[in-house]
Order: sequence, then structure tokens, then C-alpha cells
Amino acid sequence: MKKYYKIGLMTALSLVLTVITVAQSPELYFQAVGSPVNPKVAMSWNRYHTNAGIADFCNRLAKAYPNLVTVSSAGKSVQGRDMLYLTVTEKGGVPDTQKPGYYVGANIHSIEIQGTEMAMYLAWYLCEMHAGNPFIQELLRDKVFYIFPTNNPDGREHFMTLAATPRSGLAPRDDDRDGLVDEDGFDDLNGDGERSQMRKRNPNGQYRTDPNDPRKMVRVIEGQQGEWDLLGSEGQIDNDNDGRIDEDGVGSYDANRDWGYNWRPNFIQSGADKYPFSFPENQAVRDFGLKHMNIAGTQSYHNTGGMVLRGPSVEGGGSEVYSREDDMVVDAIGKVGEKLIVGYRLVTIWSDMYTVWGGELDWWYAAQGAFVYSNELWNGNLMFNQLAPAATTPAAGQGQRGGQGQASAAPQFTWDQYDFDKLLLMGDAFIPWTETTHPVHGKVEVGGFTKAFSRLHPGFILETDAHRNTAFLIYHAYQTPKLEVTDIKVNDIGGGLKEVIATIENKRMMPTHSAQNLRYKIDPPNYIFLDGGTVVTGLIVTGAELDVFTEQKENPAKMEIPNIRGNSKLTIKWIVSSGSKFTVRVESVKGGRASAQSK
Ligand SMILES: [Ca+2]
Ligand SMILES: [Ca+2]
Ligand SMILES: [Ca+2]
Ligand SMILES: [Ca+2]
Ligand SMILES: [Zn+2]
Repeated sequence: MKKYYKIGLMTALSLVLTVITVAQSPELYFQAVGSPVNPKVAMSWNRYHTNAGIADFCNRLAKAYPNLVTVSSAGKSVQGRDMLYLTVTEKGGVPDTQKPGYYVGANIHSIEIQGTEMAMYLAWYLCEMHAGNPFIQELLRDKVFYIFPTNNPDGREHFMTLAATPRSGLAPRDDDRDGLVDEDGFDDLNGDGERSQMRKRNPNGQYRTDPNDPRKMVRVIEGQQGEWDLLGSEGQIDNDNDGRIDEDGVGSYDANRDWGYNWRPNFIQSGADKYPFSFPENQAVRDFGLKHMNIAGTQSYHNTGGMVLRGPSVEGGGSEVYSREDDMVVDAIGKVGEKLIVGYRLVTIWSDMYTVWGGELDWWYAAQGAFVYSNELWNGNLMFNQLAPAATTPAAGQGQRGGQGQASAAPQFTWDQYDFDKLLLMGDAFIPWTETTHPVHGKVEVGGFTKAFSRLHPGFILETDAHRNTAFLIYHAYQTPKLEVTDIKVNDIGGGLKEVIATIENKRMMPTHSAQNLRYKIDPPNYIFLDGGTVVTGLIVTGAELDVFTEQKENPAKMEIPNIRGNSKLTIKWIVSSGSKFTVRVESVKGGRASAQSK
């Protein structure tokens, strides 16, 4: 885990430009509530960032907030790019690994790039609001955020620079087992970096241009002259002359079916590769996770569909089961997500969407013991005012329902991409039909919506949705355990003995140990130490009165508590034969540290 100091020329240049161009005068602005009025790191959250842009942001943030931010690399991608991550917390107290941690991953599917901006926005917002906001000060004092802007830097680069990126990373694979790798993928006929739609002029074709909208084609009806054959997606060339078209493009596996819990081979779970953790990007996150068992909550951003996804991803959870208590916590926090993020629904993966074997989310829950969500970002219902009567009555043939082939449980609003593009994006999302040459079909036209549309937020909605999702992550992170020793009483009980009675509270919703954590002993128990005297007996009070208890016979100065439930109190009673001033210390892998001294 080396620190990431490398700053490229462009980054250095932009640092200089930043100082010159965006040092802002406070007298120019008036604060809008909830946003920083004069951020040290000026950002525009209505655009997407390349890998260079991500590194630039991370380095600028760390430079502006050295007391809060560290930039590191967790490893390398297939193509050798750094797996950058930000550690965001108030430095100077206990080490970050002794605070409850919150992991954010994004963009594991290369075409799902906006999770990156959402993750970056979280880091930025925490830092820029910190100085003046007591809630965030407390949050960053108590907790640590580990923010991976992209889990798939290669795929992101490919998506932004080339046409037709696969869903996942870029490790070469021989999809059709002909001995060649990645030899026949999609083709970008006109070299515009887009895989558009393709049509060919034909007076007997099934389609004609919509007389009201040249972007669109409509089916000919009886008695009308045809104009076009629709040939489907751009390209469709048999590059290796094996008789099959586009059968082996770059990559073509699913890095979100690669995680080492409930993993299944490809014939059961399509997209799975050779074995769990086949890919260096996931290996890097896994190794990071194993060194950060303090991570108590996670978010893995995806798109699309407008969902706050919760586990399990397999019926019955495979071998992992959410206990009733875990379920209640996950639902309670998820319901808050539904309230905060306009248009999103809380959805259980296996029952409301589809079964996923070997997904990242289940690994964090079932192998690491964290409480986990995965937000499916963006939904078409954010396009129009859904309260307007017109929004629910689309013109014939124009309406589309729901997200992009995603969950049936996604909100079922009606929306029209053409209308949205025309009226709100002024046509920016549509690549006009232009003529080009196809090696087999001859003269064709390519055109259609850009890859930056449909699954991705348009700029003007990106910041809003980033903020709402960030607020949910902050709420989730806030609800990771917060342990405090709230009371210590010392009573003389005669015969040279004293009793020390300590109250330990978990002030947040999450328990220190999930059901899965307890079942498989993922973490050791919580330890509660009594320092400052000779401990004779240690008792865990189990009833409402102090005289109902369980005794810990061995090593009573270090009491072992399997779990401290959310919003609960725990009383420990020690009998000691020496000492007058006592310290009670709590050590919990996911609950952090707490201590207090007797009077
Ligand atoms: Ca091949
Ligand atoms: Ca193209
Ligand atoms: Ca071929
Ligand atoms: Ca082939
Ligand atoms: Zn995805």
C-alpha cells in the first residue's frame, strides 16, 4: 500500500491553474444551504472524470485537506493503472483502523461510470463542509471513509475513449475458444468513439423516417413507401472470418461475479471467470478489506434503475442468512435511503431483481461482516415531472417503461428519451444520422443516442443525485456502531474488596457483530478491559437488575462480549481486590475504541 505521490504534468499544470483561476473571494458569493460556499477544491459536478481527472481531484483534495485526506493505491489494474483510494477521517486521534470504517466502491462495471462521481462527491463534501459543520466533525472524528472512485480504471478509460466497452475489465479472454483472444469485437465504422445504430436505405424496408422527427424511425404501415432497413448496432463485421459476428470482444466477463463468497462457475453464473478473485482489481480490494476489518458498512455503486439494493443476492442467502435483527437494521437504514433519494426504491437482490452468485456485496456482508448496500444509480423517472399529467400518457410508440432492462421492482414511470433530449438537453444526446461505409452492407447510416445518455446522468441532474446518494451513505456510515463508556461506579463492598460497575453503550443502529460475523467468527469478540486494579471476578449483567449475570471465569480483566447490539446498553460488574482509580477500555473491531476513568 504505497502512498500515491505521482502527479502528472497535466495535474501539476491544473494545480497551478487552480490557484490562479479559482481562488475565490468570499465577497462574491452567498451560501446556498447544504453546500460549501467557497470550496478550497473547486469542482463542477455536472461532468464526468477521466482517470487523470480522478487522480487530479484526489491529489488536490489531499493537498487542500492534509489533516483529513490521504491518497493511496491498493494495487494495479490489469493494464497497470493504480487502484486509487482516499482515506477520509480526522487524523491525529486513534489510527484509522481503530475506527468504524465505511467502504465505497464504484464503476466495477465499466459502463457504469457515475458511481465514481458520486464517490468523489462524498469525499469532497465531507472535506469542504467539515470546518463549519459539527455533525460532519463528529462523523469524521468517529469514523473513517475508504473511498475507491473506480474499481475498474481500465474499463473506465476504454469506455471514455473507445466505442462499445464491455461491462467489466479488460483482461483478455478467448470467448469462443478459437485460440484467439478479443479478436472480433464491435466495430466503430466512423471512428467517433460511439457504437451507434445502423440503417441502410431500402425502398422496400420496414421503416421510414418519422415525418415529425428526423431522429426517429417509424414502422411503415399498409400503403406507405418504406425507406430504411434497420441493421441493429453499428459494426457487425466478422473480423476473423470464422462465420460469427462480434463473438469475442475485449474482456467479456463480469467482475461482479468474481468475489469469493457464494461463487459459482460460469455454467451456473454467467460472467464468472476461472476461480474466485481472478482479477487483480478485485484482489486489490479484497486484500485491502482483509487489512481493514474495521469496515462496518459498504456501498458498491452501480447503474441503473433507481434502487437501493440490499442482500442477500441468492435465495435464502446461500449459506449466509440475515438474522431478524440484521434484517431490521438493513431495512430501517434502506428505508431512509428511499426517502432521501428521489425515485429510488429499496430492493432485495435475489427476490426483487435476479440471483447473483459471487457478487461484491455478498462478500462484504458474508465474508467480512459489514452491513452492505449497492445503489443502482439513475432512473428514467428523473427525466420529467412525474406529477404532470402528460408524463403518464406518452404518445403512442414513444413511451418506455422502467429502467434499462433492469429489475421489475424498479419504479414504473413513463418517460420518453427523445422528448427529454429535445426539450431538456436541446438535442445534445443524439448523434445525427450520417453516412458511412460498411464492408459488407456498403453505404449505411449510423446515428442514435450517445453512450453518455440513457444509463448515465445528464450533467444537470448529476450533482443533485450525487448529493442525495451521498446523504444516504453518510446516514449509513453514521449508523455504524458508536461505543461509549457512559458510567463507572465504584463501591466499597467490605473485606478489602470493591465493585466496579461500568455501563457501555452502543449509540447507533448497527450491532458490533452481524449474524454472519457471529456465526463464522469473522471478528474476535468485543473486549472490555478493566485497568488499575487486581480483578477477582468479572460479571456480565444479563438482567434488568445487577444480580442477574454471567460470570467470565478466565481472565476477567478482559471481558469478552460477543456482540453489542444497536442502540443498547451493557453493564459489566467487576470485583477487585486492589486499586482506587480504574479505567474501562473497550476494543471492538467494527465498533472502534472507547474508554473512561472512574472518579
Ligand atoms: Ca476468440
Ligand atoms: Ca461510431
Ligand atoms: Ca468472427
Ligand atoms: Ca473468433
Ligand atoms: Zn453494475
